[in-house]
Amino acid sequence: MDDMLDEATYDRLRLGQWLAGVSRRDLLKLTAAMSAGLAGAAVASPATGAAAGPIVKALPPELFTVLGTNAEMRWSAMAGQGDLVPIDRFFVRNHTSTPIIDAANWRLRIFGAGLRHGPVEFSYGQLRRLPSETVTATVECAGNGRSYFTTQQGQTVSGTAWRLGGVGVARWRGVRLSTVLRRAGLARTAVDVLPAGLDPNYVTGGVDLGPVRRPLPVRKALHDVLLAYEMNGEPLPADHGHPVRLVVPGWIGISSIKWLGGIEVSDVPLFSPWNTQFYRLFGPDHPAEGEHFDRQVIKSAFELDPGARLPAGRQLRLRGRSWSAAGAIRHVEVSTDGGRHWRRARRVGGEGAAWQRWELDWRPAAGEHELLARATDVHGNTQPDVAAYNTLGYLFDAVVRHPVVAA
Ligand SMILES: Nc1nc2c(c(=O)[nH]1)N[C@H]1C(S)=C(S)[C@@H](COP(=O)(O)O)O[C@H]1N2
Ligand SMILES: [Mo]
Repeated sequence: MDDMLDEATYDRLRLGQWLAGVSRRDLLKLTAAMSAGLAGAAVASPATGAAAGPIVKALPPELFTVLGTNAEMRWSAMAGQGDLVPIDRFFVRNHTSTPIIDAANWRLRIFGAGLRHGPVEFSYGQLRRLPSETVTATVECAGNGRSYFTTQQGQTVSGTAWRLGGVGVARWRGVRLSTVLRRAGLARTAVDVLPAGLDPNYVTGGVDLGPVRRPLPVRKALHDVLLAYEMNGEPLPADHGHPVRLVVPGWIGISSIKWLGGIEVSDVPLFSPWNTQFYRLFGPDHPAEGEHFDRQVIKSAFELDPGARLPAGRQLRLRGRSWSAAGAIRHVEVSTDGGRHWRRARRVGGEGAAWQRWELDWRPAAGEHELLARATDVHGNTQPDVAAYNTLGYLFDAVVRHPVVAA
């Protein structure tokens, strides 16, 4: 299990096991077992909620761009905000729709061969009485920035056409998954955990893929994963996973399963379509069976809409943020002339924030301009000019060309 410390080793191992013959039939069996395991979980019918669309909260156009069942945060909505993204503008990524779940009847069911004494259930009240922890963590969709593969690189990718607003930072309070797993009687032989959501099953191409779920190695589950029931000091809102969601720091958003209903703990590696079909890197630069990944990359965004109108001939202050799943941001360079000249941006805010806020003064001449921001993190990761292509459009890390008009 110590090998699981190293994600690259884990990825290779999983790939090997995948190739070693997990058949389609095994996958279907796993899916069926998962659904059966969840049958005991209580979930109110979404019809009991008043929700008309897939998202419950208000989506005013000045804060969000609606993309199918998802809502992207507009970056102009972060102007003047601190490190946290308020709930009213936090992006929502729903495979189907937000279920309305009554915390009083909800149970978290933990089951599987990786437990010593059989299945265990926790009520909401029981979880709330366990020792709590508060962490500030980023949730970012693996496909954040996907649309730039097409608009900047001329490449065809499939999936939600996010610009840069498929990311948010919040303060999450909850109980450590390690606390709950230990109380549930975690066996030393446990290998993977598979958290599953209580939202409607995901059906695509006429195939019911079952509840949204993606396995995590026990090593990560015990390290820093939270079962969160509060977001920015409020009970977890419906769209963000009420009553309880996973928060998996540093890993792609799909790991942070919302509306958690069950967790299978296995003594064998687990698979779901969310680590075999989706959230995998496919394309000419990857093996035919794809490549596993868990972490996001490095990005920067201006707190402006694309095409924003700015006053010409006056000094103004450009603001933005940069973030890297690998660690803190060391510096950010900004160009206001399409990438010909670069200046160091000034850091704003304290050290150790989930993202680095920055600013730069600029006096634009009348006309159209292209703004660019390029971050480098403490490990030397820098945003490239071109992101590595993959057919599903994940991990866009290239410098984004942000048009503005000064008048
Ligand atoms: N049950 C469930 N959990 C889920 C999802 C989902 O559709 N269903 N979407 C995932 C994805 S792809 C992302 S990016 C994050 C988004 O979290 P948010 O909607 O709170 O911003 O939730 C993840 N957890
Ligand atoms: Mo996502």
